[in-house]
Amino acid sequence: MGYILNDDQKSMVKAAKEFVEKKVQPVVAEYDREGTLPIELYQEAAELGYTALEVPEEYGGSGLDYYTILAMYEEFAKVDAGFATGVGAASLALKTVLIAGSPEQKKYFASFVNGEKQGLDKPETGYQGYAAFALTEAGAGSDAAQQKTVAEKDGDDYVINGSKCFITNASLASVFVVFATTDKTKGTKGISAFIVERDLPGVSIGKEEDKMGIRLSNTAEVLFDNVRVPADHLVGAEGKGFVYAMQTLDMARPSVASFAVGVGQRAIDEAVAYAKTRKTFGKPIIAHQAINFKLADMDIKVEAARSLVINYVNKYYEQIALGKRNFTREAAICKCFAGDVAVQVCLDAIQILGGYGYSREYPVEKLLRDAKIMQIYEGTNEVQRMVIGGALSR
Ligand code: COS
Repeated sequence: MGYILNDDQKSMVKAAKEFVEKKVQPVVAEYDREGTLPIELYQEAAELGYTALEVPEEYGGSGLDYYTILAMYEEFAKVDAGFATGVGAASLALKTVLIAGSPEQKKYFASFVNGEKQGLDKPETGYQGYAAFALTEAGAGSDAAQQKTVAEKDGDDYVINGSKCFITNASLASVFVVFATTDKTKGTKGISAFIVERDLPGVSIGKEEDKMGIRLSNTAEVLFDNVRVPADHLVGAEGKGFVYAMQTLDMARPSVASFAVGVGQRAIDEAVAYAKTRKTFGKPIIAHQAINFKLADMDIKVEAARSLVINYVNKYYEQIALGKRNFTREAAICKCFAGDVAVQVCLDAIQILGGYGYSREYPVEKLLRDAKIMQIYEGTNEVQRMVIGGALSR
């Protein structure tokens, strides 16, 4: 493992690993097959504080550093990338509020994810610990500026109308950060961010996606029909929502990279275990150079991807200490590289397992299905290359 952690940090990572291995691992295959949500496991993860990892201590969270958090996300994803996505995404919307919200908003929003708010345990209210980041729309995916959801000022309130799709945790979330256009004439400078509670009149959950992979995570539409929020639910300044969304993604893409590293590492672990026991031509296949070198290349790639996640965290802390946020490039690099690596390494693992790799009886075909999303969500890898190439062009 490339992370250099002290004993406290190591024990947090170990506890996370033990939780998912004990509780989630035994039911992964079943939930993957059924495509239903392990609500109780999500609730247990929230009770254990795993949805509040990124909440600062002053707002009732763990106050953990990003080295530890990303190492924990890697452990979650080694067991199941869908579960890692659901637990990790609880912090996604929170990031926007931590970046741009007032102290009152930070405290209020954190209360949904740190277990303070009671009575959040049913679909109509959402679940304690869970929040969702509602940016994507049917016509605003990679081109996130094309927001059709609108928020109109009406007295002391804003009234929100529109719909969002592919929203991770939509059906679990007790609170959302919603991006909406407050001034159609201003393009990216006419987009604003709002805190929207799940139980407000007019908020509903639409179609749930039946996905190829990460099937233990929830992805659904969220619909807003004349949803009235008080003006104090506007996060930061009106018209700055697009920048806040981009700044949020700069902090969120490394989480996806750590999920991808977890999936890639699991693929290596499965392939090595198989290659040590499977024999052809009188010896274990790991002793054949064709297989041995393939495993070596897989190991190089995953270790490099992990190092890029750590490189991001180094850059993040350097910049925050300087009062700057110049880590967009590092976030895009680790997400893009790790996502591509996860897919390649899973394909290689399937090749090593041969017919068994292609069979649902073995876990590697699922790893490939889970890995594929890493090249798509939190910004496609084409968007990451736009971001990295853009940084080089300036
Ligand atoms: N941090 C701060 N500000 C940023 C920024 C960042 N990372 N990225 C862009 N901005 C600012 C720009 O500086 C620009 O401000 P000015 O007009 O004052 O110069 C403004 O935002 C618009 O930027 P840009 O012109 O680059 O925006 P584009 O519409 O070209 O979009 C991409 C840029 C493609 C990078 C953006 O739409 C994107 O990330 N798309 C993918 C969305 C995504 O990841 N979705 C995943 C689902 S959400 S989990």
